[in-house]
Amino acid sequence: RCAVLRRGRLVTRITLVQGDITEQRVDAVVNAANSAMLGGGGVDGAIHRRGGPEVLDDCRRLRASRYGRGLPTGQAVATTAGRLPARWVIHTVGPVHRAEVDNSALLASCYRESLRVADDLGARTVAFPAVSTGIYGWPLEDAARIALATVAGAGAAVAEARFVLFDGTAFEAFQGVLDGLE
Ligand code: AR6
Repeated sequence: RCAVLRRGRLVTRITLVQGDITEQRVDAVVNAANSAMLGGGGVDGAIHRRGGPEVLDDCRRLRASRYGRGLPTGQAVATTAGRLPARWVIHTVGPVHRAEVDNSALLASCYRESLRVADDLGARTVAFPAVSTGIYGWPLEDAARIALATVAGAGAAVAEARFVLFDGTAFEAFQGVLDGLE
């Protein structure tokens, strides 16, 4: 399934697909990582499994050089994509959802920073997962609003930002919000 947002002044075309992010033929895939950058479950586990040891090696090098204390929440950094069809993995760390604190600026920052890294790399197509909506517990519809509004307003040079939603519920949540933007 696929949905597209077209707006004249938009540089970046936003598309939605239902599927597995590790199968996307794009320049860069965004990983919903954690600060340690050494793998985990969900998207992170799938990317490291399919990307292979080169991805982890690059992550370890980054931990040893720039991110001794881990990649901070809301920031993004690129590594090789190893055996994935993509060229780069852009790792970002989403905030854990908490009822008592508003972390939405950090979630928006994940998308903005990932696009900035993608632009620096010269990536034309970027696939995003629904950051923070799995293990980190963010409600889908709210996460979709933050993700889509941030990417639509980022003014990035990337030609296509593709949201890859794992299941029908996530796809429909994003589609509902996207329809509201059109
Ligand atoms: N392709 C696309 N989407 C997926 C895939 C996939 N292969 N697998 C899961 N999803 P999550 P988070 C969806 O948990 O909430 C890890 O352990 C999933 O249904 O991957 O940011 C990290 O190491 C959900 O909608 O990321 C961190 O510790 C969305 O992707 C922590 O989880 C994000 O779910 C990050 O948690």
